[in-house]
Amino acid sequence: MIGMFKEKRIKKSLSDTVFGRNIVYMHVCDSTNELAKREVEMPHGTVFIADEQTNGKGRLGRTWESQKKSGIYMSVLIKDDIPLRDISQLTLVAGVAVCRALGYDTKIKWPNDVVIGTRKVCGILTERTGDAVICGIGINVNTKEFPPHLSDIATSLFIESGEKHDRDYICALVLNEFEILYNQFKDGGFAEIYGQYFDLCVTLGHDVVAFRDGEEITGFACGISLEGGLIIDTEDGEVTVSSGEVSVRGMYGYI
Ligand code: BT5
Repeated sequence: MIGMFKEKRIKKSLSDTVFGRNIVYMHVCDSTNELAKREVEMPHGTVFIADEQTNGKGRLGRTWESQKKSGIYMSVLIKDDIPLRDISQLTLVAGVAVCRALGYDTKIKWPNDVVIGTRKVCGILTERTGDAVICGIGINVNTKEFPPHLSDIATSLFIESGEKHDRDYICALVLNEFEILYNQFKDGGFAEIYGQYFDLCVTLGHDVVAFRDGEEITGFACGISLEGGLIIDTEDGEVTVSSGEVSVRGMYGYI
């Protein structure tokens, strides 16, 4: 019953969207991305949401801290023909959608960290399973404090504003924005979103180090390619790295 109630609350604020028309809600699950993989037969646009994840996943085998009822943990099942090479761009599209939905001067640390100031408020993990793509979005909404290892890099809407926010409403706002941008992306490719992404990306103009297969690429983040890669100006010339393969840190801090 509680699940039904939650579903209705989210749907109340949804535009006439495909994303979220079908919602699978659980109090707790291992990871909404894993849940979506198991339920991949569900229709396009199904959204999997949990109040808590026991094994929330980040990129490259990392962990996503998913405290009970304080954040949004959701995954959108996308069953369109997205060319393999374009899948990583979905992460960037979702990042812009989250910024538009949250407001709060949110920006993006390339590729998938939505930040407020220098701290991360949201992370996005896009994965492929068979012909389907799963876009997982984690947002720290009412989190009061983080474990020590995250206290310098993580923030929440509550920490930023001192106010509790309605997670269901924010969920709906994100899905509304994501669907608008996703349709533009599907019709015209990443070029449609490029300008917005560029304006939001705080990595540009900073010295960065990218880690790729144990190799360090150091230089100045000078641009975003039309495919969504980060262009780094190194001593040996420009190198473009793509989001699936690297982790990037600022040389003088997290950004
Ligand atoms: C991400 O990975 O940022 C992707 C996170 C995606 C989470 C969503 S929740 C719904 C769906 N189901 C899942 O299982 N996952 C998705 P990455 O760029 O690798 O960042 C991970 C790093 O962010 C960690 O190593 C920590 O340093 C930091 N981190 C972990 N939990 C955090 C949190 N709650 N808030 C801010 N930073 C966090």
